[in-house]
Formats: sequence, structure tokens, C-alpha cells
Amino acid sequence: MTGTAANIGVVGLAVMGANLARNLASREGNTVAVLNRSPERTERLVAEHPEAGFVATFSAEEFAASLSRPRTAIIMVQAGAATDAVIDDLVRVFEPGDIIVDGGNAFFPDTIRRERAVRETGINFVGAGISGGEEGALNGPSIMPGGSEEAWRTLGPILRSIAAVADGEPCVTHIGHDGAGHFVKMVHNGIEYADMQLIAEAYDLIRRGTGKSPAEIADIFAEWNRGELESYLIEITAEVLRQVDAATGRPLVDVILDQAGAKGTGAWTVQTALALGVPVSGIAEATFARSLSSHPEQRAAAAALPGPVAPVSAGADAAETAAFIEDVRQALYASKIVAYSQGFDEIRAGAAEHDWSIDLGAVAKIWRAGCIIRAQFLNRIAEAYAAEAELPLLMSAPYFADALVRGQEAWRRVVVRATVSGIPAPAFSSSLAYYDGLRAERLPAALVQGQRDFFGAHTYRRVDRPGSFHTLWSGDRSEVEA
Ligand code: NBP
Repeated sequence: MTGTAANIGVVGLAVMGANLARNLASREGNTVAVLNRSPERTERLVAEHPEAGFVATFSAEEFAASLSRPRTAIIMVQAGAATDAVIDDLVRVFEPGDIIVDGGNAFFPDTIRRERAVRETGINFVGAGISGGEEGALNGPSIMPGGSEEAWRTLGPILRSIAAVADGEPCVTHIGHDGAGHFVKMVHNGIEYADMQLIAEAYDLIRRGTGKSPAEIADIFAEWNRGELESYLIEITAEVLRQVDAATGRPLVDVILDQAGAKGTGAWTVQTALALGVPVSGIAEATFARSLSSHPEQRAAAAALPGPVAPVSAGADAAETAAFIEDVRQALYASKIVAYSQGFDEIRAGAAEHDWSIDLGAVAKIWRAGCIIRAQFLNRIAEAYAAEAELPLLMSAPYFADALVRGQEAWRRVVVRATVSGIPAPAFSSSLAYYDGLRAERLPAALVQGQRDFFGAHTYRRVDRPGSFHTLWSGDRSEVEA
């Protein structure tokens, strides 16, 4: 360690931590102390990046001594036990008023627990969702910090200086106290699952529905990226579809094993939504679609089950093909609106449950750059919440409602076509069912209530007068007030 006082420290120097430390060091006025469990990583980072002027430290004590007060440290280690171990180490050597930031992908209840425990020592603990992968960490991520106002006052300028910038605004905002930042990051990842699944379904429908090649579909996605679907995920989809495997000369997408992995944030989003009673069907279908893909033994067992006989593309001329592709584009946009509306609904419900005052428009704005779901579309979401901060349902805002009205015929044709063709489109069809469910004047939930009352005397309410009622199903079937 040199005698230099660092104003910020990073603990955990694997790819994310190393890149975040380099990003911090590149900003005017920052001196960055670094620490890692195994010293080799620290030595390597410091040797490879002399321009960063890192203050290398090799123990928690040395790390704490190198930092000016209030000490501010960002932890970027494996989520779970490693994070707890590093927090314990830092709490031992830090002092009241210092700030510990967990920038890893923690599950928000862990962040709530950690914040409560660390607060008892007088040290501030901030769970900050950091999105954008290794490239974002280096060049500017989207950052979702929770924690106290006091911590945010010190941390805000530092995080603003390293965040991605969208339309001149840094992609960071104080989301809310304790676990709010990691909660919002979790839902961000859930929306990412839904968006990716919808794009994958669009690709599959076009490929199997028209016989176009991956390279031709890459051109279609590149074209879509110039319109209302413009987004990082559409852009990289075109890149992936265009890629040719050097070993076989085949499209890379055809030699990649079709079993999708997951690190668990989609499942967290769905579990949390179930507990909150928020239907995030797009995210759930996307998560389940990855699970379904990853059961080769079941897929082999089902392979002999029959599907429709006629190939979908049979008889289609160029005009029909073009019309179908345009239908898929519109269905994708409509389904995407539903997925984002559901995700924001989960944030709204989580905020109410945990007493976080989350500015949903500000969340949309900090996702416009630096993160995986970055897109122009998020400006429309920010505008919707600017017009009505307490909007009960994002997809009912005029811009989105208009888009759904414009797209719904195409959306229905695509879901019908997928169904009769035997092409699975779970996210497309569940988002349409959600749309139809919410707009229905009457739902068969009335029958479900009747069934519940029949077998469990759960009672029901009536449309024509207040109170709870029960029918004497095993008696004379008269109705009594419960
Ligand atoms: P990893 O998640 O692979 O973690 C490796 C780091 O954790 C190394 O520095 C390692 O030290 C340290 N570590 C472990 Br493992 N156990 C430890 C312990 N008991 N005590 C102290 N340190 C320990 O690194 P990463 O891929 O750079 O990710 C860092 C965080 O960022 C994770 O929470 C991850 O989920 C998150 N992440 C976010 C994104 C994103 O897009 N936002 C992408 C990727 C990762 P060692 O060098 O001594 O083994």
C-alpha cells in the first residue's frame, strides 16, 4: 500500500469488481483502494493497469487504513456467503458513518437483513443493483442503490460519476431504503427474461413459420431495431443470428445446445410476485421456458407425441410471408408492453409492501442506458409516469393503450397461428391472455368463488349488495349471510 488516501474502495476483483474499480479510477478526483481475498488477483490488476493508480491492499485493516472518512467501499463478490464474509470483515475495521455498498446480485431479503444488522453498528449498508455486465461495469452501468438518505448523500456523486448516461442524465437514482435497490434490480432481470423469451419466440415463429434462415431473420431484427422495438436486446439478437460457426460453417444458433441456463434472478422475481399476488405471467413463462428447455430426458420422452400435420409455411407467398412477419413484429411489441407493465406492477406492489417510496418514472429512466434492457421504449414509460405518477396499470397509459389497440389483431393472429402450427409461444399467448383477462367485463373468477364456497364454505361477495354470503350446498341450498 502507498501512503495515498483513497476516497473509495472495491473489494472483490473478479471481472465485475476489477472493471468497476477501473471505471471509478478513470473518473476525475477518484483514488481507488482495492482488496481481494486471494492477493494474486490484486497484484495482477494493479500490474495490468498502472494508469488507474490503484492503492493495493492485502487485508481488511490495510484497506480501512487506506480510505479517507467516511470510508466508502463497494463489495463485488459472489452473492451469498462470500458477501456475508466480506461484510463481517469490513464491519470489524470500519467505523460509524462509514459506508459499505454491496454491488453484487443479492436477493433483496438478504439485503434487508444485512442492512438491519450493519445499521446497529452505526455503519451504513447500501445494497446496490448494478446492471450491464462486465462491459457496463467498465464503461458505465445502470445503478440501483437502496440504503439510507445519509449514505446516498456521500455515495450519490460517486455513483453518478461512473454510471451510464442517457440523454445527458446519469443512470442512477436513490431507489429507496434497505433492499429497494436490489428489489428493483431483481425485477429488471425478470423483465430481461421476458423480453429475451419474447424475442426468441418471434424468431422461432418466423423461422418455422416462413422457413427463413437465421441470417435472413438477422436482417429482419436489424430492420425492427430502427423502429419502436429499438433496443439492445433486439440489436444483439441480429448479431447472434448472423454469426456463422467457424468449425461447421453452420449458423451458430443451430450448433448451440438449446437448453437455456439461469442464475436465479428470474425465479426470485416470480417467487416474489407470487408472494405479493402480482401476476407477472410473462416473466414466469420466460423462466419456465428455460426450465422446460433444460429437461432433455422429458423432451426425448415427449418427442413422439403428435403435433399438427401440415407445415406452417405451406402455400405462403411473399406477400403473405411479409404480412406474417409484420404480425409477429406487432405481437412482439404488444407482448413486450405487457411484460414491462407486469414488471412495473411488481415494483409498485413491492414498494407498497416494504414501504419504499419508489419513483417508477425514475426507474424507467435509469434503465435507458448501461443495462441489458436498455431501449428507447423506456422513455415512453417515463413519460407515462410523469403524466400520472400513481398510474395503476402501465399498459393503460394512452401511448401503450394505443399501441395495444393497433397491435391486437396481429397479436391474436400470431397466437392462433402458433397454436395451430404447434409452435410454442408461451410468452406471446400468456401476455395476450393477461390483456384479455384484465379487460374482461366479467371473469370466471365468479365460478371459482362458487366452487370454493361449495367445498370449503369460503363464502363469496355479491354484485348487488355488500356483505359475505354462503350457500347451504349440502342443505336446502338457500343463501345465508356469513
Ligand atoms: P464472482 O461472482 O465470480 O465472485 C468472485 C469474487 O468473489 C472473487 O473476488 C472471489 O475472491 C470472491 N470471493 C468468493 Br468466490 N468467496 C469469497 C469469500 N468467502 N470471501 C471473500 N471473497 C470471496 O465475481 P463476478 O462475476 O465479478 O461477480 C461479482 C458480483 O457481481 C456477483 O454478486 C455477481 O452476481 C454480480 N454480477 C453482476 C453482473 C451484472 O451484470 N450486474 C454480472 C456478473 C456478475 P477470490 O479471487 O479470492 O476467489
